[in-house]
Amino acid sequence: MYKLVGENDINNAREQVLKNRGITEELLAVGEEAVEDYMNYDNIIEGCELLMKHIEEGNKILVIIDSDVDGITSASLLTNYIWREFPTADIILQHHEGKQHGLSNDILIRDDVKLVVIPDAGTNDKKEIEELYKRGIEVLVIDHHELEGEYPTYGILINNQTSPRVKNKHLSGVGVVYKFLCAFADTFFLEEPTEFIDLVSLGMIADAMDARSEETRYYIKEGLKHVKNPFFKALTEEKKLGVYKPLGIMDIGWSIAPLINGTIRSGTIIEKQKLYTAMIYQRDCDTIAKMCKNAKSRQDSAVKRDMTKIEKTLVINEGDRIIIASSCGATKSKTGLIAGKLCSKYKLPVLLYSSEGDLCSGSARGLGEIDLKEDLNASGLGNGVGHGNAFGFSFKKEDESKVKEYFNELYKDVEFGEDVNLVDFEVYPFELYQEFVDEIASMEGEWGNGVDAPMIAIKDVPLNLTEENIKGKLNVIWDIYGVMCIKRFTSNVWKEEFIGKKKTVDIVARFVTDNFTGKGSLEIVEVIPTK
Ligand SMILES: [Mn+2]
Repeated sequence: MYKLVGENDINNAREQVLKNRGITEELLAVGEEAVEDYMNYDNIIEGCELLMKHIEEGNKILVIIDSDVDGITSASLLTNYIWREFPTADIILQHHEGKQHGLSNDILIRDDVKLVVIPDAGTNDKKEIEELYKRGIEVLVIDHHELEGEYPTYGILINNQTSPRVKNKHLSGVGVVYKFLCAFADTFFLEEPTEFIDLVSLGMIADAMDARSEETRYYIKEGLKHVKNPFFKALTEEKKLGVYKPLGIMDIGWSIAPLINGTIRSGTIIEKQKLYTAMIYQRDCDTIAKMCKNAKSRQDSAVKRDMTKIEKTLVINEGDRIIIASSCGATKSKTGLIAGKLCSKYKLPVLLYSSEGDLCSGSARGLGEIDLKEDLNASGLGNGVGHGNAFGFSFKKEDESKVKEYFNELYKDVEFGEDVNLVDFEVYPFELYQEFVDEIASMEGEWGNGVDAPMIAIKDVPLNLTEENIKGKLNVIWDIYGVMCIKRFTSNVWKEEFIGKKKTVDIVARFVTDNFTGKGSLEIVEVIPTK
């Protein structure tokens, strides 16, 4: 299914694509002028002075690593900058056991630590910070998460969300750390942190920051132009990115960030430690990049296995407007991922649980316009914590059928709908020409969060594919009026349906630049038989 947005102005294709996204040429060409004054950040100079005091006194400084890409890039940026300027600074690092954040109780802070720095977390750790001060330990929080309770009374909080003067709310943890280091450099006449801008780019893309925000886009693009961190480099080499064409925003979001997150979520403790070693101490980067690739593919196959197991137990009755299912022993770190997959496959909200005693708890995913978490909490039957359509929940085992009935009734008339691909152009095959495809494909690196990649629908395409069109095992390549079209990862079912059969179809595709020819080509997203 697809839907045309905008005026389908193929003669002014580039303008049409920008207009459909509500963006301008100026945003794509954004430069240093977009950088916001760090003085807009509350407490920033106090933070710089606090850190400097502890460096000068030779105190032990603990940096807590938050467990995601934004968190480890934040920690890497901060420590590598300090070590570059003060090679003997006594910094130790600590990471979490699981998915905890900030000053959770798995973080044990030794008495000889004098300063704790928490990048990308800690905003809501008011009580824990207070306890550290009672032990004579100071705390510096550099974060981007919303303040949920009261403003902390102890420690120094530097956060774009809690600073009313800060305009750019779309900087993630690593972005705020970068701001902090710019202020730190200026305050003490040190060198700028520019060398580490690649980490800012990586962390912000992985944390899905809005690529329509000018400053955010500027940092992201600067970083992609200057990948220097040896581990980041090794990861791109492992995925063969940035070789044939410049690194794009989506390359990081789709290929690099998942390698790191996969290792954090499903890797062994040793693998996780190695990941931190590579990202922070920059040792054994090539080997560890390979290790991450393995950890990720192990995670992928485990998820596949768990999915199959769960799907065997699924019963979806007519009138069911939600899937409530047991996770069948899938590890807790994967239930969110699996719930998401079930949700997009069956187009229904999903509560995936494991039960312990009389309590069911797990991961929930919603879709469309609903706020699944709010609806669950309003039911009085269960408890959800997190984002509206991606959160953790619990309910009593005995209430399972009541929860189901409640949602079946509540969502009775809700249209969760099919996946509709929004296309920028809708053409007949003879209207297609290479220069047009080249023009749009050349913008490939610009698309990211908030600015989706452009798509096209080609109507009534006579399809006549033979075995000849199968290239390698999984790709099918053909030509429409001289434009190369490629369908990647074709299943046997797909091949059976289309190879050797004469069909007329509508094709929905994305614009990409072909690695080998450098020409614009179309990557097929959907093939819809019409006759
Ligand atoms: Mn973050």
